Amino acid sequence: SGKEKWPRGEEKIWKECSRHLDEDVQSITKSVVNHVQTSLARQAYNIDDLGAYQAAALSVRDNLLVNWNDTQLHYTRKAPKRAYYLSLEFLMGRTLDNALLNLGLKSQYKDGIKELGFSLEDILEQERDAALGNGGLGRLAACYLDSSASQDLPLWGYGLRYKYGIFQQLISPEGNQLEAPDPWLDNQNPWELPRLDVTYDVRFYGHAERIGETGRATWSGGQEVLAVAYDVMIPGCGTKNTNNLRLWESKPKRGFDLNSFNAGNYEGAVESSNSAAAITSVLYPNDHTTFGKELRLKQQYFWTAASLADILRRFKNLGKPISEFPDFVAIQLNDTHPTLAIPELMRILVDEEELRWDKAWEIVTNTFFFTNHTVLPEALEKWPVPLLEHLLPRRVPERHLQIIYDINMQFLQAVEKKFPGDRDRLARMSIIEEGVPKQVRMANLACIGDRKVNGVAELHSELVRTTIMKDFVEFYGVSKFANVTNGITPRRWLDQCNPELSTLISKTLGIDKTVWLKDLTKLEGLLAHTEDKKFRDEWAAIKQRNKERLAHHVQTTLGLTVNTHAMFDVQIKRLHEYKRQTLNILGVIHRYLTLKAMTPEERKKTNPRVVFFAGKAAPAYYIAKLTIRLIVNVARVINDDPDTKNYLSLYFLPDYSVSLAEVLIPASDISQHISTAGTEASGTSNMKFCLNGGLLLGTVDGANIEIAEEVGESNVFFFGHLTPAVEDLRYQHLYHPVPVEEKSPALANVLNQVSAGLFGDGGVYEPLLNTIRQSDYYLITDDFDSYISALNMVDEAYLDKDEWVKKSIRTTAKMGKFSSDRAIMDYAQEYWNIEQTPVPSS
Ligand code: B1N
Repeated sequence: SGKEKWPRGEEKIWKECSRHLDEDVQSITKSVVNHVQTSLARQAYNIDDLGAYQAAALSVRDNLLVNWNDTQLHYTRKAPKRAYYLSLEFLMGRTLDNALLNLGLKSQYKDGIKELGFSLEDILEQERDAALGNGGLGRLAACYLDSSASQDLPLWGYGLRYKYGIFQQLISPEGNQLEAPDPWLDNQNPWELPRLDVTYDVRFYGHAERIGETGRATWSGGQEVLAVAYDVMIPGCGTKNTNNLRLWESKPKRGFDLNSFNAGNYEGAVESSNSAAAITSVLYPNDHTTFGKELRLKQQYFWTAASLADILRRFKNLGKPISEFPDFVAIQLNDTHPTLAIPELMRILVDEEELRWDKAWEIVTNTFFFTNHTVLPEALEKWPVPLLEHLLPRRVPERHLQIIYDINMQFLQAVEKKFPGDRDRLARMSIIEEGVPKQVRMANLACIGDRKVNGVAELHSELVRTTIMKDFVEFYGVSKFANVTNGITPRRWLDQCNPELSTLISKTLGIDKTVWLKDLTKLEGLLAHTEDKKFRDEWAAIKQRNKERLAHHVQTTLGLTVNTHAMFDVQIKRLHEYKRQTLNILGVIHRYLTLKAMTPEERKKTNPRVVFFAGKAAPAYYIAKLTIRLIVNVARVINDDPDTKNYLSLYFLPDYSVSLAEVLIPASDISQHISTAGTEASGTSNMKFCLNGGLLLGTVDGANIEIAEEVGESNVFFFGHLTPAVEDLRYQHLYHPVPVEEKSPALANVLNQVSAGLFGDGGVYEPLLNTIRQSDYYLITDDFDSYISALNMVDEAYLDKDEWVKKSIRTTAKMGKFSSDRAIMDYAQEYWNIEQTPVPSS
């Protein structure tokens, strides 16, 4: 279409009629009412909070679209190198509040909505979370999108548009977790743009046959599925740049099977269309485990094939030779989930672009970058060879498995050359793990096919280099293995969730919030005010109001009254043995028993504490679910005990989500990040709590270490064994076990009380207690006593309220490093080599 004239009509008319950003209250009100009438087909007389939310969201969407269009046009015209973030999870949460803040239109909308008789606060609550993720990995992807737009970086996300996000968690009367579906799209989603014209065919199963001697092939049998694009707008803060998150939906290629239909077999006729739709129907609710399930592999291939085809099409529009692909494209693989992109790009380059193998391999290894998020062995993805063989389309002359074998052969030849005769090394480094069946090790493939590998915190990256990737470091040299410590977006995790604190910070620093929100190291300026009593009082008053806001939430959702004068102690994260929610609940029981043994006078001298838990367990994770049951039942007993309830209470808040985190985090005095040393790669909620002035109780693990380096060890509460001790302790547990009674009498007493039925049928908890009494893989018995003393130190520190507030201010002030803006700029400069590409403001 190069010779056609654009625009088709008068450019002047197109320009004059273009929509511009709404800026004043009047035009906002007008646009909301317009949507009530024309998009929702409702009117002033029959509109409720949900309708008002939808109309406001559609109006904000129009504004976002102005910026989004300008941004996409600008990127196309300037043709900078682009980066793509491939993630199977994007845990976005709600959009409206975030969009209003990033657009700088919140107060105008607040006024406009008020004139129409609604409250902005109330309608914000109508939005359902977009919960297309399990936990930290998915939320990190969401923070990085926010930062990429805010930093004017030409980056797109690619993921799947699951019809059902992470399940809703319910708690049964016995205290068990129950799962219900999350039909988040039922009310329509104003934040996405269906792009029914942007589609790709993705093929599964079947086989190809060579046509004579030509080398070309015909493909037959199998399943053809259509990938349809949905675009989600990602606004930046204080900039016009609005990036794109492209999510794929699977659809049947051709409606239904006409032959079956005509033969009267109506069920058979729609069968294949149902199975096509199934691919993007649900998010897998497991983190840190791989199951080798066919549907999960189908999701991975469907998503990587569609995303690569789309990236390639955009590149081809530039009219550059294919050899320049890595000069215009960088692709970040979020964990090993998108690793099939490596053989898929090889297939395209060799089969379709007809490049020589070596040339294709050079392009591939200059395009991809890989982030590892965990060293837990059960989380390292492996796919059975027979499953891959069955699922992936076989084409002549190349097919994926053959490509993987060829990559592996070339690689192992190089290893053999460097380390002659070292067969064990070859076996460890091979992409293929021998066994029945053989398995493809995705982390090995990702490492071999990538330019750089990174971990997500200093300690974790060091563990990657010295454990799971040790052989690869010896082969490639250490410079391929780097670190980018995770970050969080201060827009959502301070300005949005804690507006009062944000206002106080701007006032105290004397600068506009968009300045410090985009250069978080500016928070250090707060240090100069720690001795200002008035400032400290305001700081403390805001924390108190945030505690009341949380208490109000608990009152309205659970009907329970929370003591807001107590210290708020929070642990919120996925339930997992390595995160040790068990250590926390056993600590609570220990505290309860201690309080019970005191006289009323003694109790009065203690520091009242309210403990909050929230988090989901993978539906098939028995021990994690049992931990939830224990927490819920301990809560019932101790919250009802008249002797102790003023000094200790406990809440398990069901259905943890991004939105719930936004209420919990600003309210915390102390939060717990107590994983066994060396197991939590980074953690990101630790950063969120500290940014909001909550102090940290934790192990020497993940990003806790770097937080302590920034805020100073005197402002965090550390306990427990260190990473180098863990292996020896586990060895001792297996070969020289010491009974719990000897190691920690206090812990033994707690376990016995649970067994004896203090919190209901003790027998129920035996499998959980036995994980501790027996191999105790996560070292609860080794860390229990030092955990209890750390808790006591927290109590002691809290007694000196003034000093506590100073610690709180110092903590917030030193969190600059943990902005996701710093992390994304690090990726942009050190990995992707992309440049800031700001959209001119008019
Ligand atoms: O990724 C976060 C880190 O802050 C956490 O420490 C880390 O535990 C988390 C398989 C995972 N690692 N691995 C996963 C998620 C889903 C899945 O299917 C693994 N999540 C993490 C961000 O770096």
